[in-house]
Amino acid sequence: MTLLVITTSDRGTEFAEAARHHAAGLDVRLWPDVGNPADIHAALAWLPPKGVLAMLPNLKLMVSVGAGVDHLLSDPGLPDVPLVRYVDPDLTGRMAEYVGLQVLFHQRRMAEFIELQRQSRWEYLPEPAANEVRVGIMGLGVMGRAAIDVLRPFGFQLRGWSRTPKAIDGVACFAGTGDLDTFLAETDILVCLLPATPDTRGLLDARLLAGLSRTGRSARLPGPVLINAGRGSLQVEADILGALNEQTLYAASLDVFEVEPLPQASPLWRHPRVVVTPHNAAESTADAIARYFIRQVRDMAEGRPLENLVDRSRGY
Ligand code: NDP
Ligand code: OXD
Repeated sequence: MTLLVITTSDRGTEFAEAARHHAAGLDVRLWPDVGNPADIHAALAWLPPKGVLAMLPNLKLMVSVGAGVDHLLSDPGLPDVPLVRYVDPDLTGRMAEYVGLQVLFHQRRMAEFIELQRQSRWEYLPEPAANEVRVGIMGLGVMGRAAIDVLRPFGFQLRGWSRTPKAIDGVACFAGTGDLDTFLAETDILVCLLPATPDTRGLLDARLLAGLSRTGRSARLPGPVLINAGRGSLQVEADILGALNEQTLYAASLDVFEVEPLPQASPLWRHPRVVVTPHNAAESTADAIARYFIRQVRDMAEGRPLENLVDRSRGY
């Protein structure tokens, strides 16, 4: 069994070394040193160049380094072999930390307090209690549920939105485009943990932002907040900046962008109420990723069912 690590990111060597460590006895190669393409049976991929996977005639399994698989499904030549996405407590725990951090940051108006500190100003700002704030989670999959679990103990009023209906204890659940406006109208802090699919492209636009918390807005939060750690293709950055400047939106935390790395010229870098992070909301270790990859390879080789298979017709 021969394995290939394929990435255009700078983590390739790290992934390949970790895979060799966990794959005792297996040959692990790092693209572009593929050798004979016919040798390769399974690939671990993150942002692979388009067309490379199609050149492996005996490929039986593709494993995505990310929970999101848009970086693979956008390849028109992607081979028709099982595609497994990455689901691991190391990744999920990190996303829960990110969401908890960003929600509390904005609920406690920290962007304004940091600005006041810069100006050496000792001033109080009215802050809502967590139980006065409605947090709406878009995406109730692995990441969305971890976000709910981390926010619940603080007492936030929780809402969730997904494609298909859900029942989650203590969470008002909404589903499909028919419920979207009602979900938004009852949301003060919107957390987007959706995958990039043809249906979600450009969803976070001016129309959506204008629909946030129209009813019963929390008196102490100056306006709604957007947190996006899903994918950049969901957000229309010009609309987000417009909403911030018109104060339809109070603040935002963005981990993902239309173009990554975020171009230097983007005003998002410098906006006083925007938190920018470099797509690291949940950056898993090479060790955890490699362990997961080798487990999938062994499951395939020994005829066990594969976990976390991607449904290509849904796009996630
Ligand atoms: P899952 O597949 O477990 O969950 C996806 C959720 O999105 C599901 O609840 C699904 O609904 C919902 N969904 C999909 N399409 C739609 C739609 N059109 N309308 C409404 N809801 C929809 O994925 P994960 O939770 O594991 O990950 C989600 C995304 O988070 C990844 O695809 C990736 O883009 C992003 N991510 C980002 C990271 C970062 O570092 N920034 C790290 C990890 C993930 P249903 O339940 O009905 O199927
Ligand atoms: C992922 C990511 O999809 O890191 O896991 O963005």
